[in-house]
Amino acid sequence: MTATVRRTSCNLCEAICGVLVTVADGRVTDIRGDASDPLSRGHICPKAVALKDLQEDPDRLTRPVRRTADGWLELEWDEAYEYVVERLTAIQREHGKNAVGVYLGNPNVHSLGAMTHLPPTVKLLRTRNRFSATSVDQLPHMLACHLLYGHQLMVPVADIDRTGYLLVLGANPLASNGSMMTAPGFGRRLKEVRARGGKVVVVDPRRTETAAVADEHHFVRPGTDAAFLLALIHQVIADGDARPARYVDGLEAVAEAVRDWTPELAAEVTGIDAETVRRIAAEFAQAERAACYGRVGVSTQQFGAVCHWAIQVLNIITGNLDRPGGVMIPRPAVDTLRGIGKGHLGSWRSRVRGLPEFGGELPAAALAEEILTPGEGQIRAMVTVAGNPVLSLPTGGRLDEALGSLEFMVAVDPYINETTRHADVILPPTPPLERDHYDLAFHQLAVRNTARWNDAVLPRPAGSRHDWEIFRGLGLALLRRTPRSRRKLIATARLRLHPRRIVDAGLRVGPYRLSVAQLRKSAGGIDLGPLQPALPQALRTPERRIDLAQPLILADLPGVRATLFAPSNGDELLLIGRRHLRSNNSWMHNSARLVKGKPRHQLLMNPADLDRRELSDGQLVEVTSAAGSVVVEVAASNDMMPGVVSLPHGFGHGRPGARLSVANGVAGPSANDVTDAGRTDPVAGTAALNGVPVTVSSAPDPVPAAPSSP
Ligand SMILES: Nc1nc2c(c(=O)[nH]1)N[C@H]1C(S)=C(S)[C@@H](COP(=O)(O)OP(=O)(O)OC[C@H]3O[C@@H](n4cnc5c(=O)[nH]c(N)nc54)[C@H](O)[C@@H]3O)O[C@H]1N2
Ligand SMILES: Nc1nc2c(c(=O)[nH]1)N[C@H]1C(S)=C(S)[C@@H](COP(=O)(O)OP(=O)(O)OC[C@H]3O[C@@H](n4cnc5c(=O)[nH]c(N)nc54)[C@H](O)[C@@H]3O)O[C@H]1N2
Ligand code: SF4
Ligand SMILES: [Mo]
Repeated sequence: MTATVRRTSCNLCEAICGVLVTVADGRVTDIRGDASDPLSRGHICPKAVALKDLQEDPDRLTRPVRRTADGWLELEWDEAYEYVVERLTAIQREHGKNAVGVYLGNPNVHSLGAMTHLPPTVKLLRTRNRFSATSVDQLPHMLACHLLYGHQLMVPVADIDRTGYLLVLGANPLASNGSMMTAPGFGRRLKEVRARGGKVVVVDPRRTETAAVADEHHFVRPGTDAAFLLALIHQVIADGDARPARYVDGLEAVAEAVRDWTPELAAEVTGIDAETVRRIAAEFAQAERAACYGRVGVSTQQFGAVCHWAIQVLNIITGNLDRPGGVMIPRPAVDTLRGIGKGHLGSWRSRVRGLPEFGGELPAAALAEEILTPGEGQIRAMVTVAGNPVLSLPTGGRLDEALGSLEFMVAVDPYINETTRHADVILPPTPPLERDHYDLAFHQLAVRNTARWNDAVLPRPAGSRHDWEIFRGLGLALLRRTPRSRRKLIATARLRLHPRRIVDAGLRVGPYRLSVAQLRKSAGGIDLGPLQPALPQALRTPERRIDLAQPLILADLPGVRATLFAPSNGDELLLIGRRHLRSNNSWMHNSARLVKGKPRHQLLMNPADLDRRELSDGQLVEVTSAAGSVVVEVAASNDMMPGVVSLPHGFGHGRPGARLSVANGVAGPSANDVTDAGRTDPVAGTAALNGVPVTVSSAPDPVPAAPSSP
């Protein structure tokens, strides 16, 4: 047996850790961290080893399949492309272009082939009914950056390796490994901040794993961070500590807008006392280098757009934008911003509820109603790519029903799961270890400029297809049905380009003039150094200036106040989400190695809230919102803020027809059967998955025992 060690990176999450994979006789025998990777420095988490499980999973499809009365039948690839495109175009001919809807899920940003070949193919469908996980995730970050810096992806990241003060809101990087901030080994990096004498402050309704290693943790009432942040801005200005760079306008208008948002006012709704707000404002403004970072908890909530604008404003007015140890704009070896538009909001609206598009996509919270509501423009066919919206979108049960009502559905996905079981055709791509990789997305968000190219670790089996080849196959089949034109020629040539050629060209014209050949020669990747100041030259705003006083945001502030100060029902609790290190959204539950051990799906609740309802730890409870209810075991936890309960998303397996031998046995309901698609951010349209008002009571009838873990 000859074993060889191959270098690659794990692309299951945004940390893009370098890994060393040992292969013997064509099989993976070991996976460990690659200490020569200048970004991840040897860090990995337990999910990296699950790359092997993914590779060897007998449930993973390798050939296209078509659903028939006699079950799933295999198809040839070319036959599958033709059949899919024939059905989609027939539906569009009859009902218009918008009759085909598209939903793009999270793993697309983790795959080179999807980054290079999915957008041009989706474009060929010419539908306005495009949706993605963005609007249940980072949309508010992108909107804030579009408004302030002139590009949706010009996202300043916290310069964690040099900062002296890190203020974290609604993020739990010790479980998630960081997001919109590629910082592998986040835990070690946090320790280094403290070892340098710096301070880490966490604001979260749950005392999380991250809060546990911070200097300070403050409970905040879910959905009220906007008040906390506005009060911080108010206080910084009141203290005379606002000193934005010379290319920043609009401070006076902001001062006016936050005049009433005193720490005392904010304290009434946030639960964080005024003295603490004043102290944090002073510490943040006076720290030599400080960074405020907010993530899912302050994105997928009702005022996500205001929160992310306010986070940027706080960093800007304290002089921390574009300074080492503050927040800085990465300069990756391939300039991702070049290939992606600067963003736009509200150029069209969803048909049924009138929610605004952002960057060409409609809010995913509107997807189910766009399928279920009859009339002109109704979605009658769906294309899902690397998404499991039945488990990941709010009011997922309604979407489950909606997908079942379609005339046609195609999924590009390796699994027959809760979503793809509704598809007529499934086109499965090769798994990560069989693909080349260069990270076009996450070098743009990384705390250090580095670059690495990975050749596929394993050869792919005959008859399989990479995702980019699938998009090429579908795209060319669509193009064959369009008349000859210059545009058609360009689109055809573009789809025929190999992803490696695209990356190579991007590297060559990029800021460091690199090439794939050069990257291939460097073991764990090339270190391009710490983040560098880039402003105002890099700004994409018309005058290369930043206008803090964004009318869209300022106009929302009275609404924030009205909503936050509206009386609430006394029995109500607020539901929030959580993530676990050994779990990955909805789709890694088919790895026995990851799901083994204690169950992780329970509703966490403060013991005082249990007592008040005469509930006991471990019993089954019913969690009910305006949108639906689920039954789940409750677990008492002093880490929960009183009045708040937490349920992770991505569970809810075991639905008929899903072919997931391990995941189907994993207990726990889908949190998104209680989240409410009707709750969206009034500015951005992002789903308010956190802060959902719910009641919790003893489960009414004994329910059959939930399936136990294998
Ligand atoms: N309540 C609640 N809901 C949430 C969240 C929350 O915090 N709370 N978080 C939201 C967030 S941040 C996100 S990103 C979304 C995620 O939502 P989605 O992107 O819709 O869901 P995932 O669970 O990531 O599902 C990934 C799908 O891609 C498939 N897949 C895996 N690898 C590949 C691949 O290489 N190629 C292809 N083509 N398919 C692949 C998997 O089989 C699975 O079907 O969920 C959101 N939903
Ligand atoms: N292990 C693992 N890693 C992952 C994922 C995974 O599923 N598992 N998913 C990946 C994806 S797609 C993403 S987007 C990232 C997400 O990365 P993170 O945002 O770091 O992940 P979460 O653990 O969801 O952290 C959100 C935090 O917000 C808190 N929160 C909820 N509501 C509020 C609120 O109103 N205010 C405040 N201040 N806090 C609130 C929650 O208690 C939680 O601690 O993680 C990525 N990494
Ligand atoms: S943190 Fe874990 S899942 Fe994320 S890239 Fe690193 S090894 Fe993979
Ligand atoms: Mo996400």
